[in-house]
Amino acid sequence: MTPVTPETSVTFPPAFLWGAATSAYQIEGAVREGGRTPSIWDTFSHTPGRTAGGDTGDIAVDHFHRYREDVALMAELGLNAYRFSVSWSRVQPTGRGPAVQVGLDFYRRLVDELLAHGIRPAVTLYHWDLPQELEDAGGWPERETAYRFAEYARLVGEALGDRVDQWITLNEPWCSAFLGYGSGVHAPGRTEPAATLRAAHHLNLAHGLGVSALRSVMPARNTVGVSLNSAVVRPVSQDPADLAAVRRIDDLANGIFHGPMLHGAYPETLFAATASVSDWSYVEDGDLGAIGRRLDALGLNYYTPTLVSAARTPVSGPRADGHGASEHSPWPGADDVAFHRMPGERTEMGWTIDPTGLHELIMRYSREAPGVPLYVTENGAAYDDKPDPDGRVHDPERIAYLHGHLSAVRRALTDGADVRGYYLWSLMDNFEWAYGYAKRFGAVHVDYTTLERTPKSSALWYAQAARNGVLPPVPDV
Ligand code: PNW
Repeated sequence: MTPVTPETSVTFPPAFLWGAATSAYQIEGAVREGGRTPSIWDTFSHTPGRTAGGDTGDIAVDHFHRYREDVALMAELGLNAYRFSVSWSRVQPTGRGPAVQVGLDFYRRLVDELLAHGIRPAVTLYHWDLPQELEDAGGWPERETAYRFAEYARLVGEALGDRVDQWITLNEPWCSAFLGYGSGVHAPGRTEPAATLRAAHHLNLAHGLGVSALRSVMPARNTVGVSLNSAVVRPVSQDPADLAAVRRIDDLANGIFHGPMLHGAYPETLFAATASVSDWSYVEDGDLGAIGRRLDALGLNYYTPTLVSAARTPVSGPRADGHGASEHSPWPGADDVAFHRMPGERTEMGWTIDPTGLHELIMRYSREAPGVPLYVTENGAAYDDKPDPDGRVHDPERIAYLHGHLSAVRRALTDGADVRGYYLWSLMDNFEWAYGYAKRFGAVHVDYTTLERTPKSSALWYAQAARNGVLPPVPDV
């Protein structure tokens, strides 16, 4: 262990939230219990060729049945916050009509268990698992889906608003729209550039209507926010053409959500760049007002920066943007942008490790959303973790990753940013979407045969950080 000197000790405020995050489809399993119907991820994962190894979330890590054990583990690890998502088709199976009580009861029991252990819950309403029936009716490209989401938000808010005080409408709407309807590497697997932009707008609308629906049924003390995978986009050079490429991707990754959510309008440059794909006529009067509701919190999910240049020739086929292998670009109207692999060390996802991106992102949103408390609602790394013969799981690379990124958060605090908490992605190994179980993001190892949970050395390291509010030293790798 490297000794820690006072100059290098990284200390956090006493009220800082030390959390971990998960999502319903990635951990729950029990996909046919209690009246739950298929979501688009059930359909997608059961379609041959869509996920690595044909993996599905049918069992996942069986959290639905093991939530007590999992909460006990969180408590042992000293976490004081936990971010999870609600499965829409578990509480409102067809995406319409009244809530199913057994579905809501599961989340009530989970929340009560968390509160009994002194762990503060943060609920994400939508982490990508749209009820299949709503996709059959057109999915996110249809306006109706936003109205259905607002109704669902109200049902969950009514049921849990008395005991959950932190609410997140959507997780990473960029992924829902651009990977679900653009490149098709995520459910529902459609590859329609025009539908991608329609989906983005209706996700924005869903968010705004969801904020209002939640506030109408919940105590005023509760906070409502959104979690965005805001990109940190960097140019390969200062050439004006490369800077224009940055602008293009920044609009499609960030401006398309932050514009209407934080500034009351879509960027004009976004309309101009996508004019050949979409006329944006589905943006109706009043939509921008509905989307731009005041936020009580903004969640930032960060993994790696994005490096771009102008493409000298139009780009097609797989790109080095880390967004999965598809012949279809997720980026409508950006065929003249090339993506590059960042130099430097990478995680098992091939994502370059760069904590300066997290600092940059936090500082940007402190400026763009002044007065809005920020949370890092996801950050973490996949490694190929295997138990040693003694059963322990050593993951020093993950410790180094966490140390680097938490230090970046600390620097942002010093620079005046109002960051209130950090949620490690993820509490435990789980279903990593199109990558199936092959990529392990957990601080806790899961044996997929026995479903046994074993805290990795990073979990023990993080537990110490959470208990003391100071980052422990990083072991030598
Ligand atoms: C996020 N991309 O996913 C999600 O919120 C989690 O559910 C997921 O497990 C985690 O990050 C790790 O992947 C992303 O291609 C998936 O840019 C893909 C991208 C970004 C985030």
